[in-house]
Amino acid sequence: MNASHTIDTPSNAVGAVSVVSVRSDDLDGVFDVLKMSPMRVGEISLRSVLGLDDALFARFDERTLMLMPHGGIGNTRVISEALVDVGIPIRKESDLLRKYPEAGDIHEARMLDALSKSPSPLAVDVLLNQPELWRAVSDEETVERGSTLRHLIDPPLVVAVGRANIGKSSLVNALAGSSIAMVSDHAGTTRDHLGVMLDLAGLVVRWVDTPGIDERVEVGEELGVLEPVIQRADLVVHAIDHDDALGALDPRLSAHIADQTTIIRIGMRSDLGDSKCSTDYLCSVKSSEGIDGVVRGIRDRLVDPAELSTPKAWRFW
Ligand SMILES: Nc1nc2c(ncn2[C@@H]2O[C@H](COP(=O)(O)OP(=O)(O)O)[C@@H](O)[C@H]2O)c(=O)[nH]1
Ligand SMILES: [Mg+2]
Repeated sequence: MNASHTIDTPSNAVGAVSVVSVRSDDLDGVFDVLKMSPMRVGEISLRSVLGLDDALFARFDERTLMLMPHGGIGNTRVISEALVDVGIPIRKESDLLRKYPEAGDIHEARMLDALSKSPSPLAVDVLLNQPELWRAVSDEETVERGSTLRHLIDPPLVVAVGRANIGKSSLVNALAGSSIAMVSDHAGTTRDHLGVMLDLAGLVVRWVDTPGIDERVEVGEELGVLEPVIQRADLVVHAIDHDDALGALDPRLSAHIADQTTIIRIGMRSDLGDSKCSTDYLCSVKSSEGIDGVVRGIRDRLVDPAELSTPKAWRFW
């Protein structure tokens, strides 16, 4: 007997009755394990099975038997557990299928649900492809939930660090296309940790701008506030000014960067001169040179382009 059941009424709310549907290609087998006399299609009757409370039973079609017991949360759970005990497992997907009645199957319902939560434009095509990929899937082909594609649904945390007054806040403004961080000629203007959502060529990230921290800053409050943010970063942007010969990150910061965190070194204010140390990218907010490269570089480190274009199914829920 291949049977399963779903709880079709909200599983966290009380109603006069709850509705539990048992589906099987072999309903006679279901009647057997429930130790009840078989019902014809269209028949409705009040019965008690498995020693439980009376419930209204209805056989809607060849494959579906509905149980409508009293709608208490506990009562519904007892019935569900009794069904599991006799070999009729629960399928929890029904919540999603109810939420998205327009979905043709569970793959589509999952996709629509993920789409509604994904802020990144890049997620749209990837998710739209998933129902078809999952319908054709064999297990060894799948991309696990933990792949970099997860960043399409949960915006990754990007933390920009580096010395004060080298253009970190100006860069956020340029990336956002509007003025959200305070920019100033005086060192250390950015006192608060501004977290803003930025769309980097289709990937939405949470970008945290930090006040300049370098060897000239005394150990104190600022570092304490920064530590947990740095620890949680998915990517650290280390901004380095054009004339900084060492390009060293203050060890009080680097000590808190997790091993798996990607660090990208960006040479800032490149219009003022050539970089004096090695960097991954160069950019100038003033001339716009290199900004596109920075955007794409960060995006590609957070979402692997190979995974983005993979024809494999992705376990995104
Ligand atoms: N020449 C030039 N100046 C810049 C550039 N980006 C920022 N600045 C200037 O550098 C100064 C410090 O900028 P700010 O963004 O506040 O630096 P932060 O302290 O690192 O956040 C300001 O006077 C900006 O106008 C750039 O690409 N080129
Ligand atoms: Mg700043």
